[in-house]
Amino acid sequence: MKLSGARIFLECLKREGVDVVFGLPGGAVLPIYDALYDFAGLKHILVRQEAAAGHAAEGYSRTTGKVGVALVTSGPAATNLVTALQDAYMDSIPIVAFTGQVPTHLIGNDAFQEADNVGITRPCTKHNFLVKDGSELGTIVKEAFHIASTGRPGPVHVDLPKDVLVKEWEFHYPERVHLRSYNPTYEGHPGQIKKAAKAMLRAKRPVLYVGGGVISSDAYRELLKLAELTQIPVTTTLMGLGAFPSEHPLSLDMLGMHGTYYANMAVYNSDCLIAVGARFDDRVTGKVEFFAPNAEIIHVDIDPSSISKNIQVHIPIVGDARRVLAKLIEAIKEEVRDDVPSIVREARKQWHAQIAEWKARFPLRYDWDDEVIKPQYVMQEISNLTRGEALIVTGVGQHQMWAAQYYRFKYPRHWCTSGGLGTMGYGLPTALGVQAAHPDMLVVNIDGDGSFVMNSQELATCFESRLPVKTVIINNGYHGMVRQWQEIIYKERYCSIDLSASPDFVKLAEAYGCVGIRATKPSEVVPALEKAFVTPGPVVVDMMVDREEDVFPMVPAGGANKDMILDRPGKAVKERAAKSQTGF
Ligand SMILES: Cc1ncc(C[n+]2csc(CCOP(=O)(O)OP(=O)(O)O)c2C)c(N)n1
Repeated sequence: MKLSGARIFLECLKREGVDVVFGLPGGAVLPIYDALYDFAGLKHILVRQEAAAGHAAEGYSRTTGKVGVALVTSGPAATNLVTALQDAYMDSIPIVAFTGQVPTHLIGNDAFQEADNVGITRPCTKHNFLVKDGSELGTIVKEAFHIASTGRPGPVHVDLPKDVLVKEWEFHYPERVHLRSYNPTYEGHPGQIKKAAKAMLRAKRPVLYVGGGVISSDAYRELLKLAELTQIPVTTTLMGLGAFPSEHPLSLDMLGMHGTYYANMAVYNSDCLIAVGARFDDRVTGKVEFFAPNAEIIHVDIDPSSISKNIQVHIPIVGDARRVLAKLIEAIKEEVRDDVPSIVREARKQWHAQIAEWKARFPLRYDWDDEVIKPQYVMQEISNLTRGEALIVTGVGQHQMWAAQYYRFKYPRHWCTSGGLGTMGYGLPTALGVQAAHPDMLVVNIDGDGSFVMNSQELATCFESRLPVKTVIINNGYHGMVRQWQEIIYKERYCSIDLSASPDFVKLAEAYGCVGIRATKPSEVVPALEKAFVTPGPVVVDMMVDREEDVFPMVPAGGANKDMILDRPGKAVKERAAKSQTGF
């Protein structure tokens, strides 16, 4: 059967099970939009800027486990998309992004809206393709979805020249693809698994350090089983939040730069660290010499290139987290036979007591104020009111860290945040992608006043496409996280952080057809959130919070986690932080 390239493209998406595409049209992809005009079974959501199409695809993907899809035109549209591609690359989120390209005979001619899309996106994608022959289109699309979703997931880019879309080609969509040089390892090595099981049972002060890979591989059930079986406490990275329930007695909450005291101290003092689907990111490790310095390190990861990349690992296990953890559970049971509970409980007693003491001495805390809204309080109330059932998205900055610290996570795939790239402007477009995938669920975008305005135009998409995202702006009138660094590390030499000239966010919401609500006092927080959550349609809550609240604990970049700053520091601590960072 012969079809136009554009039609073939749509047929491929349908066969791949795609139900929604986030995109924005333009000259090079008009053949696709023309074919879409009367193509049934595929929903297109029109975003207002192309980065938003990529972020929306990320949100869709992270909360469903399926591949998210973005479609944009050539040149500036493709370059706009780059931030989202790099974001997905850093956080291992499977999306496939399609860009238009000038006709093949014009490539390299500086044709109108030409950009070297494949060259530009190569370093920020897992793989990319330029389709030169339409008869290969079906196979390429199949390969793109396969590569994005297998092994360590990530973004794949496909560049579609206009003539390939216009001409007719024989349609062929393969059932499966085989890529000779691409064979991810899923099953961990049995010998290594056995070694790991022995090390875990031998350990007196073990810690499970869990990242986004546990969520990508749907390994949370196995993780819970393993933790309970071995009574090993669990700390998660920013990307791993939700992989283990916050309320579980074995939970240490998040570790790293803004992690809890008890998580960082447990890791520092551990004698066996089991890293699962995590990559020893610098925001997690701090100064590497002081990260779990006395621990035997086990690292379970699907990506062999992440093993011993940042930290020397003693027992590497390359494989899919879910399968490896299942085998690890079997191996542990095998080691101790029927005595598991009594043996491990006894061995862990002292360790658990030590952790309980750290938790009691230095819990997450903040000073209450009757007059001024504390941002941490807003997070606690969002957590209480949603009972951990909502889908939560954030911007980047202090509000992101407070959300990570104070929201009580119950489930995986309920949390989207820009971890690796730290992309301001991620919140609203990602949230609309999440809402498109879950039309009946409560989606809350916890944003900063700086982050929000980087993509606030997407309120138009929310309004038009009936995506009732509830945005809560933690409005401190500053680039708060930058202000915090300037305060603590740069001797209060504040520069270019004031956002008090921001628009009136209530009026801005209304201008887009959305509902705007403002809260200025602590007593208004709960009523404002309650109203937002029951109001149909998209809502923006302008939460006027304490302008100068800081996020603690804090480890100044490059410092050791064990030396975390727990409270607003005095002069001596600031001077030490300044010296280590700036050299003077
Ligand atoms: C695109 C982008 N530009 C700049 C930064 C650097 N940066 C990190 S946090 C931050 C301030 C964020 O301000 P806001 O969104 O208001 O959040 P707050 O820290 O006040 O909660 C900036 C500028 C970034 N992460 N991303």
